[in-house]
Amino acid sequence: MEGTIKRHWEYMCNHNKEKTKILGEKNGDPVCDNSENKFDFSVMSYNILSQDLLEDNSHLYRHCRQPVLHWSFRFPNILKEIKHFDADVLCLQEVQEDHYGTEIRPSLESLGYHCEYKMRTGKKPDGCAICFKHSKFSLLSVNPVEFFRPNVPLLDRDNVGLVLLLQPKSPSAASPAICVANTHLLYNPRRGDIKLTQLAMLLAEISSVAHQKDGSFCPIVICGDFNSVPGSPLYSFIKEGKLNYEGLAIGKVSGQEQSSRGQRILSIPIWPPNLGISQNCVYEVQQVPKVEKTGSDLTQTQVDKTEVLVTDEKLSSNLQHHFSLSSVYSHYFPETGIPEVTTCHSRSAITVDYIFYSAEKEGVAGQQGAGVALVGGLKLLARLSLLTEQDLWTVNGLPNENNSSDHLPLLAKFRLDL
Ligand code: KL2
Repeated sequence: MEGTIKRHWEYMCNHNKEKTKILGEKNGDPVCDNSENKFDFSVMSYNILSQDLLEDNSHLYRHCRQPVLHWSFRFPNILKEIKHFDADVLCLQEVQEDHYGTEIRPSLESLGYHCEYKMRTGKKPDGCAICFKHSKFSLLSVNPVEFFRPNVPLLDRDNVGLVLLLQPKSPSAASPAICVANTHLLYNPRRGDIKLTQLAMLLAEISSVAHQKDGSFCPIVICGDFNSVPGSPLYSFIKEGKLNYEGLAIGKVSGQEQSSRGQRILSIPIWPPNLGISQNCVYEVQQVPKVEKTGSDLTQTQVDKTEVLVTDEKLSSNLQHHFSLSSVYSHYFPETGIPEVTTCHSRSAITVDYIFYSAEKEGVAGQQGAGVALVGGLKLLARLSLLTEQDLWTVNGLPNENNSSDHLPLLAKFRLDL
């Protein structure tokens, strides 16, 4: 018998205790206050390890006792976990199509979730799902993203993303929509060029979905398995909103492996113009500012400015995006500096899974960098603690008798102040 791992809720709201009162714990769960002028919701990101991939990469699971690897053993555990945490939004990766149709979707529907699914292109039959509680949200739009493009040789991989626009069912004040994105980026540690382009494509879709009439963005949550470690260039790009990739080897982008011997340097630009995505990670057609037609006011100067912008950025090795994103997790334990891990098997124990969100700005104005647009803010109330590699090996690594994926679920509670 293996022991069980202990994860606890960490509360983030020491600031401004008067205003944001967390109502303590009930059964080890933070109690959300959904009274007036706020909307609280929880999000889980979980790579549930598709049975097909488990069997394709069986060398990664030699530390496991055979019976714990069967889907018939794993799925009840995964479902139990999902039921226990009872998140309002689930972002699942490695959801295998046949299991989705026969077991996963029906089970989640009976728990009160509406489920949307995007399968990978190509032969591997898994994909990303976003499921949300009927009781908390209504669905405004479903936007699948395929990273495979037949006309772009670089984009020959079958990864996908899924972006939903959800309307909070708020009892009191009117709420803005919330944009939830989920992805599983390419694994290959040597192909950071593809990973960055896949990320840019996801960000472009999020821009177009989260874009509001007044030019700002609604609140955003981005979940997924990014196959990139904290502090890597890909990770830093998400968090900082910019990346100068000049001279960067393609094998260094994700930080999964140390050696970059014999590896190409990222080309400038990384992806070709015919992808239709700018270096700011927006669809090129959208980049032209919408000029409001008041009679014949469409002046030549405005048109010229746009063209200069487009030409300028094509020459530089700078990527940018328009969101200001924070990570729910901090990736290291504060007292010891030991890394948190989100996945653990015989070959590696690292963080590759994340929940990013557009954070509410606290007071100080003017901190956003140039080019960063106004983004609706979320407050992080709590997160479910992660573990160290050592913690996980005391229960025989992953998957084990109780934890049936090679990833841990990530869980966050957010508040939207209305
Ligand atoms: O890293 V992962 O595990 O976070 O869940 O994402 C990929 C890998 C997943 C989808 O492609 O399958 C795993 N060596 C190790 N793991 C691999 C390999 C490989 N060669 N190929 C795929 N995966």
